[in-house]
Amino acid sequence: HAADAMHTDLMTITRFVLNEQSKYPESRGDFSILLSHIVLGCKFVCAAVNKAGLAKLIGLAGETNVQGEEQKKLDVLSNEVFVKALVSSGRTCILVSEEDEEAIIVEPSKRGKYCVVFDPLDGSSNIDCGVSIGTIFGIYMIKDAGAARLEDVLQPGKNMVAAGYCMYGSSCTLVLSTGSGVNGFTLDPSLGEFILTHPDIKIPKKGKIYSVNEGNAKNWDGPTAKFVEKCKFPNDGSPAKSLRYIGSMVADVHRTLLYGGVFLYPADKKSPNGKLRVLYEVFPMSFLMEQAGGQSFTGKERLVLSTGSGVNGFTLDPSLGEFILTHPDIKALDLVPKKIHERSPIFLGSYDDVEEIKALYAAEEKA
Ligand code: P6P
Repeated sequence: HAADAMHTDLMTITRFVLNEQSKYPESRGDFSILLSHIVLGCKFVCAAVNKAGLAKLIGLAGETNVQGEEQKKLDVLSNEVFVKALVSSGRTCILVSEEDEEAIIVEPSKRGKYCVVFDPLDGSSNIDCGVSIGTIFGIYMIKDAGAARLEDVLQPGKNMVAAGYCMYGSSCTLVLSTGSGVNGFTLDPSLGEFILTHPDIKIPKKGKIYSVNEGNAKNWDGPTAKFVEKCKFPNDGSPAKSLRYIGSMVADVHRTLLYGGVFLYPADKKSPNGKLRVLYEVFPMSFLMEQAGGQSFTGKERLVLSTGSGVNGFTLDPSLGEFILTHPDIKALDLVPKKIHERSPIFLGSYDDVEEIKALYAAEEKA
């Protein structure tokens, strides 16, 4: 009967979030309303992406349709849908989208207390070959909705109240955390509802997979090169890790979350800050990894000491001539962005695997 109960006791994402919100009696349901508009955007993009394969036939996404009108690129279309859905929710005051150079300040009459940072269609270069792509989003509460200021979005990732992604692949899966664990929901097209299919996701403590674009190997710094070398030629008798790299962040991170292992987009000589964007790629994925028991590290923090029980960051205070502990157990989420499209290197995934990378950076720093 358990299966029946599951089948008839449909835990939709809306119901799930309302249950979560009931823990905060003072909440007026604003977050649930905001989330329902994000879900609407995901449903639209899911339908459009699934049709994209037929673009040539029915004239969608970047093709000219039968009337010879140039159709919008799917990522532009997705961005417009998300912006309109978020503004019309009446719960946002600042939006940062990968597609828009400037932050969008919502008109005062429609303002709410949330700021949403998002990439409406990450990995969209993969659409034409049918590889999974996705929407990534992070949500901050801002101090004063009345005075929506840019610095309200330049907050460290640890201040996010929620983060998630929606992957458009063989199924449409929305993975979400509102700060108490990670849950996965799969769209049931016959109901048009996201149903809870992956309750309380926890990433394995250690994995057998590493995920990186090996084509950049010639430009890597020492610690990254050493870590990847160790994955391929372990010196402790353990089996070599498998390489899995899809080249679509949402797909690579989703596999890492469910199977374990580590995803890395390191800095390299050509791009000292790596490629991925802090606000709407690094922070949301790092938030989810920490909530699932994993961790996330940018490699940019100055590490001096690895005591074996976690790596701490110290900064030299020249006036004292002493290293002062500035980043106890440093994390990517501690980063404070200065620009809304700032990039950062990222190493995220299974706790033990990322710990190994941090120790290699610490050793490099000490040397
Ligand atoms: P590379 C896709 O273009 C993207 O932004 C992420 O989704 C993905 O992880 C990364 O870039 C892939 O970059 O340089 O390996 O092709």
